[in-house]
Amino acid sequence: MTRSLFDETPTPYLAPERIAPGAVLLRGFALDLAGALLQAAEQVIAAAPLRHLVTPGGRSMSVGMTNCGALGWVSDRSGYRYSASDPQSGQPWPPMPDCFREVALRAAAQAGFERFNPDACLVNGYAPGARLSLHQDKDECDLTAPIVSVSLGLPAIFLFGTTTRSEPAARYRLLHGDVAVWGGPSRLAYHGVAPLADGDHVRLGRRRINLTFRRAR
Ligand code: MD6
Ligand code: FE
Repeated sequence: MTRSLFDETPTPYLAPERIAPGAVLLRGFALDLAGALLQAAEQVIAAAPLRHLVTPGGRSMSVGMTNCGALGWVSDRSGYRYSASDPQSGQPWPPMPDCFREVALRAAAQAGFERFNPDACLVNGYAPGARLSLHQDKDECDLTAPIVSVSLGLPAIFLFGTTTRSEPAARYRLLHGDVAVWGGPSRLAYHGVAPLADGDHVRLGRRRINLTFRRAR
């Protein structure tokens, strides 16, 4: 399916678009739940605010991050890991909202991953200019489970490569309501997000929110 670069009208859900073995884009898949997802995301962020984590190398990440679910992904000078509590408050992460779990399970099943049982959801807040350099999600114990990534708000260029860092990454423009799922042979594919272009989303303004679901242990 082709779409104009300048058309930001969310696409109705059509069919999975295979981007690599075990990796699909589900365009518009989360549109019907987007209102509920955003409301729930705002509640998670109110309980556990977005923060700019520090990498082991000492740099502050441009993406604001928080988590919900039993485990949350965190980074500091000592490394990357999953934690059952928010290091900022010492409290458990907010529970994973039902609509989050529902969209993750439905998307995973649509991509061929039945019985996905995520225990961690990373909530990422992007302002214009925020980016995520190419990386692998490899801090999870269970690499048989896929990663499910839900895009909300401003469009982003998602970079998706192979399991070899030096191979070039393809670019996909993800809109509000689009879902990416990668697992199986693509579970350790390098991926990232190009610097977010400024814009004004009808519901989120100058922001993108991304939800990434994983089975961490
Ligand atoms: C995205 N995010 O925002 C994809 N991975 O579209 C990620 O791949 C990601 O935001 C690991 C840790 C944080 C992330
Ligand atoms: Fe990632």
